Amino acid sequence: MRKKLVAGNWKMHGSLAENAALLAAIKPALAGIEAAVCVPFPYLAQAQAALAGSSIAWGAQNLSEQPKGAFTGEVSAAMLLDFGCKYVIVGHSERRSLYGERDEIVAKKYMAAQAAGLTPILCVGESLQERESGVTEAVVARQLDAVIQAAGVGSLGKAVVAYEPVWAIGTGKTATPEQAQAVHAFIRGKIAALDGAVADGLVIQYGGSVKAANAAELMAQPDIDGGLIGGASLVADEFIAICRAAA
Ligand code: G2H
Repeated sequence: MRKKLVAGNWKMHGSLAENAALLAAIKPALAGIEAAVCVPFPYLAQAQAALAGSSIAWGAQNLSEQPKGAFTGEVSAAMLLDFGCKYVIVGHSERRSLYGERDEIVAKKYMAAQAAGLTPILCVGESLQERESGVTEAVVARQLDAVIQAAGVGSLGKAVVAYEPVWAIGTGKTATPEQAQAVHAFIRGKIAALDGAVADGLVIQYGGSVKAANAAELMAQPDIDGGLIGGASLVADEFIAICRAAA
């Protein structure tokens, strides 16, 4: 049986004071429930100090594909490990669309994370235009294939995949549970054709305007194994309720 995993993606939100309040609220409420928060780089030390020893892991939202060197402004996988990170989000649609991250660079970041011992949360998903032109599966397959070709299907045994339809991100529009389940089943089936055991064990999160009010029906779908939560992860009561719905 796969264990569900809910991860918060704080994006570029928070402050020392706001984070302290949020972390202090979620830590006791989620005692014993495995969850994660992916925080902005400057707050990794704060997350580490607040969450060490709890059931909530922490991680980052991006990393460099390079191990070290003259790459001004970049942050390496080893640096994330220095702050106790377990997870790092790779290939979020905001990185793909706003910062030009193509499949090839996403695959390199995914491999850099795994080489250091981090678990990448690999984001895939189609735009509204792609959905409307009927190429959702082709887009998701292409995004997965970039990683499978670079790192091998076995690498997915040490990764999490997050399906995030771009049209549902931060828009308040959520894919229906059936729409989400259909793509999750496609992803698992595609991987199962290559390696059944990896497909069975793979945690596939859903992301895109998940909130407490819609979490339970999404989490009830057979191939939805948790969520990657943006806006609602900044509100303690919402995040707690979503994590509990998945537990
Ligand atoms: C999708 C999601 C978190 P939100 O980007 O990765 O954000 O829940 O705000 O749609």
